[in-house]
Amino acid sequence: MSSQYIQECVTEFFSKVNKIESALSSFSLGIEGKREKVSSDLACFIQNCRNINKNYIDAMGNGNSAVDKATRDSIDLLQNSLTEWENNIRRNTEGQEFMHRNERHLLTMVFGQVKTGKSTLGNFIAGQKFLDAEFDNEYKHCAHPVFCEEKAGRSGNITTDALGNDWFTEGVVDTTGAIQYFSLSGLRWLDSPGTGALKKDGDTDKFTMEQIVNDYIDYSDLGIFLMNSSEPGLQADLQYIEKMVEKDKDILIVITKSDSIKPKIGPGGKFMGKQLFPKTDEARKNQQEYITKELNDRLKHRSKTGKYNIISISTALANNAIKEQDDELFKDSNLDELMRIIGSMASDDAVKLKEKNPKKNLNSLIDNIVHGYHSKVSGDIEFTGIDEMIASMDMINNLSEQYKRDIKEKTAKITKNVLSDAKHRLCVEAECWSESVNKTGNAIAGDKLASVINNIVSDVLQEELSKEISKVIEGFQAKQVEQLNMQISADIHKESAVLEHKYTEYITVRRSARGFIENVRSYFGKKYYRNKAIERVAQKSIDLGTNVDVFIEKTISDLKNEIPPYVERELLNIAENYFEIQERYAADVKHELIKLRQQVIDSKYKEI
Ligand SMILES: Nc1nc2c(ncn2[C@@H]2O[C@H](COP(=O)(O)OP(=O)(O)OP(=O)(O)O)[C@@H](O)[C@H]2O)c(=O)[nH]1
Ligand SMILES: [Mg+2]
Repeated sequence: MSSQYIQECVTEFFSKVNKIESALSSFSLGIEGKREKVSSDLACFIQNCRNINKNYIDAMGNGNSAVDKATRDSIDLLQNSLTEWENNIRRNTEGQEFMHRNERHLLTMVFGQVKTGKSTLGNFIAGQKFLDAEFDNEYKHCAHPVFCEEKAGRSGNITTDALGNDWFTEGVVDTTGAIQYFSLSGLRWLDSPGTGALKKDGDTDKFTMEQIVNDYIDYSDLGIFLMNSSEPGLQADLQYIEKMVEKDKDILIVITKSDSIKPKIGPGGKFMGKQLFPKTDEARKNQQEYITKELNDRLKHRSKTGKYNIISISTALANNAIKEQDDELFKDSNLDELMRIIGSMASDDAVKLKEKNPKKNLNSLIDNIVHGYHSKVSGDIEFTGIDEMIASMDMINNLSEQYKRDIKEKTAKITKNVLSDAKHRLCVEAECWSESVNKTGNAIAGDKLASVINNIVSDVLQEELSKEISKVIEGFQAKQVEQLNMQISADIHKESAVLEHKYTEYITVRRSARGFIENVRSYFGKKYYRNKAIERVAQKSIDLGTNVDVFIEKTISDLKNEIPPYVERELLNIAENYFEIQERYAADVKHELIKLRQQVIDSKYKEI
């Protein structure tokens, strides 16, 4: 029986935690400025985006097109992300306060599935069994650690023993429902609820155990992840570790309960009851290698490979060893090694870890904000980042550009259809005009005709747009097209022709007397006459109807010139303006996103 070794281990451990205490006695976190800047940049972005959303949502309507759908998706994505980000800011502020309250201690957080022995290990480190030990040790000379609850999801996490000392509550069913801790010199040991714990009656709805653990891991300086040796390397556990590595956390993986109950055989093969034995070195080695391999497989695709140590322990054996003052059993429990690892990880690097952690957290928060957090395991997006939101805004523009191209491709077809329809309607209309002119004999003036023809063309185009553009844009709602403004100078009037008939009219006209006799007779009153032929032209007017044919021909030729640029103009107008609101929305949000991206990237620590 010897407890010499155990005592030395405790002394060494205390020297380490005392070293932490003195190293951190003057430590002060110095990253507030940057964190506040990121928080205020985010808050400003959230406010701006909420305003943008408010301005656009009503104006957007509820169209059916891919652009409308993409815009609605983007608005939803943005709304949800803003809520996610707000929660993050809140958690960060809480985390910041938490880190401040704990800046003089090295925060070591123990986490893992339910019943992996987290609270039992915590009580061991707090000295529960060392206080009862029959041998002298450092725990007996220091003040009993003060146990506190940081954030409780349920009560009953700390138990007071008969001597009035507090300890973490241990149990066979999931026990711990809070972040709770004790401080041993410079070490602050955080015990957490088991991940994957089922909700119990009386648990506060405000946070799930998982959320509590997730929040606090970020703000602890050292993570100790416990796995039960009866089921090491659970997918959920590996996933958790992967997440930690993604957050650039150093972790210590501890395989707990590395023991088994076997019959104890005394001298002469006598059965002496059951006893707890350590698992063989071989079995421990196999488990450690298995986890290492599984983790390496998972992490090989990641940019961050993280740092992790693996050790197998049995707290139960260590407790027995203390009780029985059995140095060898203590060595078998591997708690000596764990105390050494924790002691040296914590003490040698205490200040570095404390400095590094908030910086890593801030960088990791910024990485998440920029790139989002995507769980490679399930493929789910756990956190939407700026990049993804920019892509969603670009999607609106890409779809809108595609529509523009599709609309422009319709130009030739629509022009052809409008021209042919307009021609047809013009002919029908012109017949009526002609009839009326024929009847009344009154001409119809060019400006009057122009106004009707312009109307006809605009109506035809309006119908054509509704028909053809709806094939391109789902649920297309055509706006009133601008009226065509074609000038017509010709009128429609009655036409007639004059027929001429030439004939000779003979008339008798007086003539002067000729010769001597006629002159004498003339002197006595005789009158002389002669016949005269007069060439005459008789005119006769013939009704030729109206000039409608000429009018139609001329107007069609004018329409052929006027319609193509008119259609082109109107289609361009639709292409440029139909999704204008959506495009402006995407541009406004993208502007904010790019600004925020630059701001947060500028706030990142370049070196840690
Ligand atoms: N065999 C063996 N049992 C252990 C060991 N450590 C703890 N246990 C037992 O495992 C059970 C659960 O221990 P806890 O310390 O309460 O486990 P926990 O991880 O805190 O559990 P939750 O708080 O519910 O998540 C208790 O019955 C312990 O006695 C060990 O090293 N070996
Ligand atoms: Mg517990």
